[in-house]
Amino acid sequence: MAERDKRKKLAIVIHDNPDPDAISSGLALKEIAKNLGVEANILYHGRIGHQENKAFVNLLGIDLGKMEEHNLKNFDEIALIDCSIPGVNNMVPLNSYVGIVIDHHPPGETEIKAEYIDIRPNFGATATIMTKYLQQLNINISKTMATALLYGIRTDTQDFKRKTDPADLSAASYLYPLSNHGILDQLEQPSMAIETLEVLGEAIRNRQVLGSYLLSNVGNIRDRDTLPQAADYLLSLEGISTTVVFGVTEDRIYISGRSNDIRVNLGEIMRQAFGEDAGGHANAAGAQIPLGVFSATKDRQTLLRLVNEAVVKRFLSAVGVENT
Ligand SMILES: [Mn+2]
Repeated sequence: MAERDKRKKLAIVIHDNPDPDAISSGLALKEIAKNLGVEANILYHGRIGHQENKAFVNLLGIDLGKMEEHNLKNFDEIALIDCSIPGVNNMVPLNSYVGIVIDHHPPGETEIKAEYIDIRPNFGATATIMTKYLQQLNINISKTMATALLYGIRTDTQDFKRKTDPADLSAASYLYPLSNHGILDQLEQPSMAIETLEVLGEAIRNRQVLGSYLLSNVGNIRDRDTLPQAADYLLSLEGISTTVVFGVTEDRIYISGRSNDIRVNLGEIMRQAFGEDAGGHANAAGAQIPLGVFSATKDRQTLLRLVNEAVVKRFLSAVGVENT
């Protein structure tokens, strides 16, 4: 036992509510660590939300740990994957010492501190960076690994339609013959949950459009994961480059935004509009606001109306758009 305890342990922390890019990239780093004789755990906080992502983890049998169930003190080193700053979109305590950062999100104002930093903002996916590492280190890429990384690249680039670098394409073409096409087919036809469909319908019906901004209040929700999906979907509407979808659970307002406008840093706007509990990236962000004493109100209609007014007003004033 004592012998084993002396071995180095690596915590691979992927971003909150992880997507296939984060998960597959974590998997790749774990494999690299294994090749170096380092034991590693992939840790995340939040939920594996979209039906596709749940299917992805289940079909590939990927082993992930919850941040809450592990003590970072038991690890010798922390790696941040598909995120870059402790406490930002991950549960690593602020100012923690970080050994490795591998990400493709463009860095913001905050300085990134780590012993080893590899950020390639021009890449469409962290999985592309990880594929290159596996190739360069001559590490055998298993069928599961290839399938996971390929799916990560495809989802993060929306099948090479969004922010795609030639490196993403070459990584994908390398992975394609190695991957399990049956599983990829299954992942492409995820069954959309009825609630997601309802929220989408609600989001389309209740849309409020101001220039290229679209805001939509979907009212009462049970599953907050339906919001980013709706925000994603609405972004494909003609003339819309930023979407904000929000809804209310028993005790909280959840807000989810997406943007493909390069002038917009949605994460910062969300923080400005909704405070410290908000955040994310320039093109994808979220916020939550506790209802506090208002959660007890019996008049749900009035509550929803007030929520709508407040969210719309705060967001528009943060982006500097007049609501007339
Ligand atoms: Mn990513």
